[in-house]
Amino acid sequence: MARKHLVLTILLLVISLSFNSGCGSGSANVTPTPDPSIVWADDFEDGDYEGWEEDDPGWYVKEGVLTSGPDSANPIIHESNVAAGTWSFDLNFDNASYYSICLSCDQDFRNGFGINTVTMDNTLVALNTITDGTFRSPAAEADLGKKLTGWNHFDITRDASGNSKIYLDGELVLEYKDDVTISPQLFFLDVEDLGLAFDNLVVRDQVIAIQP
Ligand SMILES: [Ca+2]
Ligand SMILES: [Ca+2]
Repeated sequence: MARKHLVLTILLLVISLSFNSGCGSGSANVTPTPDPSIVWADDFEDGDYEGWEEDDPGWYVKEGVLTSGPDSANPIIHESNVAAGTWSFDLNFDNASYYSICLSCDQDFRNGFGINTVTMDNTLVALNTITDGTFRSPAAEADLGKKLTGWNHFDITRDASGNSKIYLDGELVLEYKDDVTISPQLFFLDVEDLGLAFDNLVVRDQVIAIQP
């Protein structure tokens, strides 16, 4: 009986050890729960920009990054039905003077809101609106007091009342309230130079808390 008990104890110990180690490796591989507020996103890691449209060629994907050029710079558009929520993305400023982004525009670009950046001595970040075809650029503007270089992360939030906030690397740089009513259809990106780069776009239909 004692021998049988010992065998049973060893067997239970072996089962227990393998169960624990199995749980350990399993918990390291848990797939994160998808964020239900994300409406669409693109990180270009698959090497293409399928889903984006351009009238004239002006973009290509290089090492998982949407890049302007190689021969010309032109606007690029993606369908997007979000007018209130959070837009997050990275812009590269090594070759940058000008990015213009309509975060939410209607089909004919008669109503919308977006941002642009201009790099001169300093980098300016502006919030723009289009109301019944009338363009306000800038509707509000912030001089960052420094020239941006390399990759910088932007988050822009806009609530249903038209209150918007622009965050650069998690820090609030501009706030504005517009009264534009948008029937959201399009996300629009334009640049004036070659070699400008855009990545890690996430579009949410909820205003999220932005962390530094
Ligand atoms: Ca793709
Ligand atoms: Ca990427």
